[in-house]
Amino acid sequence: MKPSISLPRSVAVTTSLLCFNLGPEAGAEQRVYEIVDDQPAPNRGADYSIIKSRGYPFDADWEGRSYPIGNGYMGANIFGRTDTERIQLTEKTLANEGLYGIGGLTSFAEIYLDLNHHAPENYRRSLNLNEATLHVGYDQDGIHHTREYFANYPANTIVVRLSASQPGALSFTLRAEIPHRRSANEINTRTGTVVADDDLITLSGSIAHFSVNYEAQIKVICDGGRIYAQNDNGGGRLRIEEADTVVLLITAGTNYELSEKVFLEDTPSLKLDGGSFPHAEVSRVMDRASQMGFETLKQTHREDFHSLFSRVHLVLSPRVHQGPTEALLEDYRADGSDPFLEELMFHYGRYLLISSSRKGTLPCGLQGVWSQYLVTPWTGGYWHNINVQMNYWGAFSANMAETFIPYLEFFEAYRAKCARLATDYIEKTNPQNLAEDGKDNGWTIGTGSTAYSVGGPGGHSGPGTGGFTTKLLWDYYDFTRDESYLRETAYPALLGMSRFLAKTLKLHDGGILLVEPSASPEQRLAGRSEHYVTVGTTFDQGFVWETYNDLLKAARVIGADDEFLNTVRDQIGRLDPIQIGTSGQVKEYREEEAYGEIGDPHHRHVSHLCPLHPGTLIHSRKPEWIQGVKTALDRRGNNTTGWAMAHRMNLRARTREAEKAREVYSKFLQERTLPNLWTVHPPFQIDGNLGTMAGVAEMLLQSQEGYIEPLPALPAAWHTGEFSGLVARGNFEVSIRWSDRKITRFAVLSLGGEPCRIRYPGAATARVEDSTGKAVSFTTESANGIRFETQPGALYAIRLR
Ligand code: FUC
Repeated sequence: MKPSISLPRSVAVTTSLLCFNLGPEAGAEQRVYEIVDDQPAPNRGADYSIIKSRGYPFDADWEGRSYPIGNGYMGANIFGRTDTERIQLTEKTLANEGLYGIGGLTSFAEIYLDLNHHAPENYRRSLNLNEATLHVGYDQDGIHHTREYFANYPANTIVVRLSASQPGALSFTLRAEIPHRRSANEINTRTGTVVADDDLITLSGSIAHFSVNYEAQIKVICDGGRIYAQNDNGGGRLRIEEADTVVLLITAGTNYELSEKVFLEDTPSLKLDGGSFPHAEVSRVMDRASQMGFETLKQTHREDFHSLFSRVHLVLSPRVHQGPTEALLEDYRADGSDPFLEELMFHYGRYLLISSSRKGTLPCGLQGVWSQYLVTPWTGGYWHNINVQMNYWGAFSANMAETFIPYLEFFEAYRAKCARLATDYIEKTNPQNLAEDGKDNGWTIGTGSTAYSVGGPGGHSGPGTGGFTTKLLWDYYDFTRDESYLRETAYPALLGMSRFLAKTLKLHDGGILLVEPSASPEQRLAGRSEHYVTVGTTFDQGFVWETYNDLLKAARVIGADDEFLNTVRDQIGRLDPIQIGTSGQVKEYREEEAYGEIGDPHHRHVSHLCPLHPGTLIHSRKPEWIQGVKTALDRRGNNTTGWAMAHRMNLRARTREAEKAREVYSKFLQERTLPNLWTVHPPFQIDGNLGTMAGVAEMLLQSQEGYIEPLPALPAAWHTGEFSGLVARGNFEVSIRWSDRKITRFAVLSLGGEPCRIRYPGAATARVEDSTGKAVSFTTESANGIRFETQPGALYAIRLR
């Protein structure tokens, strides 16, 4: 493989980057990251009696041993078996009633290959993250069998190729099953048929609740041999005899359309057009994929995946671990000193986000794009009191801003409904604040939403969930500096959210404005079953401040002069969001004095610390607030669930407590990580994988304070390493190499041509050079801070002395 310093948005700089000797050593191989096993995943089946987070049936082998591939639309879990291979297929739009009746992801299909290879030798299965391709290989009766699996995004097709070392050695039966069928008198009613015809198996049917019609097609293309279609016992199957190689193409879809109507329509069965069927579209996609053929599908998949994955290079460990991943995990549990697993998990997080969130698909859900369940835990949807935001924290810093586009598409579709929810909410809670025309109360979003439903705030989480959401919309701009996006999408979104939040405020003594009612997500008083609802929690006050602050910044960039900005300017200083308690902690509640007086002192949510991360209200120029966060984190402790550890890791990166950030990351890897490196809340939720991926980037590079801060939280275990392609706000790609925790190479690629500010010990004595080696003049902002002008597309070396 060629050394890859892929800077897709500026090809011309590649050579100069190489001169700067950044990215992988010139001529050196890019590391290949694999998840490996020397045996197939067991397949003991799912157990209906095990209910996790109200989801069922639970399938431990699926959750912890199968390997995931995905293209945003579809995901597949592959077991790599040799007797009967199992490929479990998920498609994001297929939903049943789910929990709470708001819709929930449900498994699309089970695909089986009866291979009858019962004595495999030299078995290996590996998920290659660089290529997003899964390989299975083994010997049976003196014949070497190999299989390759990938999920091509541009062609929206999952591709499997089987081959053998001898011609004519492939004979097997391909079967497909519709999982979780339910008759008309049951909830989650699902009907369907499986029909084999010629070289094609078609699964089709309906799920009643939302009038979802679904179809999947599996096509067999053989080189040599014969195919026989059989239809008996209510199921179609294809018998393949004596083929040399076999390619399977899998396509799937439903009649779901992401539109305002899906959210505005209240009657579940009317959300979709029940008279519309996906057959024509699924067939069109299949015809196109068949015409492309295996090699072209593989080539386009590689090019597409590389365009995102190869942008970032990051090495933390001197060694690449060889051998089964489970052994790596066990070694790490016994002695967490080798950071290779920490490095691998960062790349796996990138792999998982690219595989589950692409333009034109729904956003990455609570389990990404993977669900074998009848009823997926927590619906598998979009939980806005931290989970869905956490999914995207690393999208920007780890150079995959495009993976956030599905969320923006989702936002466009739900916002009309969310405007209605805002009016409903204000009518109920603060009717005196309703807009004069009764209508323009902005928009809001509460915790729970799915592809079919979006809800307002209230109950266990305050209206701050909306500000938590618009933070992502602002960050997309702040990293990409796409001004037309700011003008057309982010600014109106921030303005609407600010209008709503302003109406949640009530005037209190001293002119202070407090959100009322207000809640800190999911907290309860000791011994009480209902959630604690109060006035002015740090979570809500903090997110009002963040939204207002981002709105004012956005208005300055685009020169907006809406009258309402004056209200925001007046109110932002009267929120009094951060309070320090008698234990020295950042308080979660205004009425709290000593730490932990109110609510569970070890609660998984640390919502009151959001003003430090993902927020910016708490920053390094307020050391007493930073200390308040440290104290609150120390008291809260790390004995918590998966994603909750990920939030703590990001917070410790921002308090610059490198060892504590790594400590919680290590604990997460040791306690919450399964052999396929999926991580659990429990059960499996992708937010832990993606939140810690963001955490690694946060430890290595920060920019939320208006300047680039390299290696802000570098732990001793990462004493020597390198990265290229991480992104700082302002649209800078940053590359750093360090040894014994000292920077030895540091370069910044300015994609937008904005002024570059850097903060690092001794920065004022650095020499800044352009790509020809010419000195670039800079202004010294402090002993550790410099600022220089940049040209778009130009690369700068910062030579620290
Ligand atoms: C939030 C969390 C839960 C869970 C759910 C999906 O409500 O508090 O722990 O992760 O989202």
